[in-house]
Amino acid sequence: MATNPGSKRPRSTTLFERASALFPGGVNSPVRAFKSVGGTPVFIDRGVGPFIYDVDGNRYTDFVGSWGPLILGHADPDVVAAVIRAASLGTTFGAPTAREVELGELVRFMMPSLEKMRFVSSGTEATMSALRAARGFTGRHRIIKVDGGYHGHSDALLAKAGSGVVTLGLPGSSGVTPAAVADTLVVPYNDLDAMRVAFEEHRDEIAALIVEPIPANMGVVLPRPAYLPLLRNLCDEHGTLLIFDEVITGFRVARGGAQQLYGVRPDLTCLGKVVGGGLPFGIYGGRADVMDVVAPSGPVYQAGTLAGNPVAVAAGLATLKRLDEHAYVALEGLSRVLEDDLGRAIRRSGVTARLQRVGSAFTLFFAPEEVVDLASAKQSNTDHYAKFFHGMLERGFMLPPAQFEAAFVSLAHTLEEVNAFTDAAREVLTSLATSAP
Ligand code: KE4
Repeated sequence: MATNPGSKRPRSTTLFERASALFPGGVNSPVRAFKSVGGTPVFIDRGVGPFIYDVDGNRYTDFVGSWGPLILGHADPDVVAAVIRAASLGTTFGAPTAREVELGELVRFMMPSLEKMRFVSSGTEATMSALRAARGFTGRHRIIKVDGGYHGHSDALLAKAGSGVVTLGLPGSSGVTPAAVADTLVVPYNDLDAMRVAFEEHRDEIAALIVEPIPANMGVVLPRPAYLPLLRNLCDEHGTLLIFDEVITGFRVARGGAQQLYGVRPDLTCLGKVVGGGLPFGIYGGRADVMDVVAPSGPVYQAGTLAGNPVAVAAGLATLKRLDEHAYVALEGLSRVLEDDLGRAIRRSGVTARLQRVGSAFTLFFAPEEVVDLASAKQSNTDHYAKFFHGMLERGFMLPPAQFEAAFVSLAHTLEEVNAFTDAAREVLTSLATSAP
């Protein structure tokens, strides 16, 4: 039974008109604007558990989870209570607090490669700072990123591939100068030979290789079995620092993130989203000898007024404390039911689509073949994705408003929501199959 049959969203429409006079594209982050799926963005009034309610009172079962932070679901009582308690004692001091130590020790226990770390206020700050630390530690300039990897919006990381397999980056955004990406090498994901060539051509010039160990920003893509170990070996061979951007995968795909799942220890890790429990927060950290180059213990400068903010730290602590092994068994069980049932619905519909999943992160690609890198991701039929997105939206399910993103199951979802999701997906896929190609 659809929750919002033919629902209208007049208040969202009015608010979007007002927002468009205030914010570029009417939003405060581009992907929220529905540009790649069309239509007017839905303005959200509140969330609870697996649900969000828009300003017109429509309810949606949410599989975006604010792009990853909400592994416990919306307005989790433990998190809200911790935030209220922390805020009532003062929202920020610009001075060290005991809670930061408690969260740092818990993060290090869950992800032991973070021997030392620095708290920041976003994933972008985490990756930008990690790269500066790597360049400061090695004295080298070049960095490698993979084509289609997204690490936030700092200039050096907004580089796109040139024409060729291993290329020096081109500006991936206007406003990013060629000089800003002149030291950024861009290589396809999952391409072992291309990565070998990159190292052969730039041997001891490379300060760091930064990678989403499981990419989620081209949609969820699984690493080939030998890929992550190869990155580790190449970095060891050439004195390059391996940086895992686990802003999405950290505490999401396993308690110790992708590095635990695949048994590959990076030199530095970037975290965000889950670790902030829904508040602005990020972490970069790793080998103590590397992190000791960061000011004030070393010459690499990095700072932040609200770094380690006590309210965000409280939300992060309340979240991580709930993530015991049982939590991941529950997430895996529910996500596997979704994968199996959605897979059956896709096969029965005859629509060209496939679900790719790691843990509770998944993407429904309307692609003909397995998506292993950006080039194969781009084979997706984004029109079909847009139709699927809106068909599900009208039935009361919120998916990412873009094909090349990850959707998430939370601990607030139950079998009831997952079954309703796949029932609705079956309807929409069938209508897709019968509508014009
Ligand atoms: P933030 O600066 O948005 O906190 O984190 C940047 C970032 C870094 N690394 C990875 C792997 C990320 O996925 C992100 C941000 N993710 C996007 C969604 N794919 C956030 C949503 C948005 O940009 O509005």
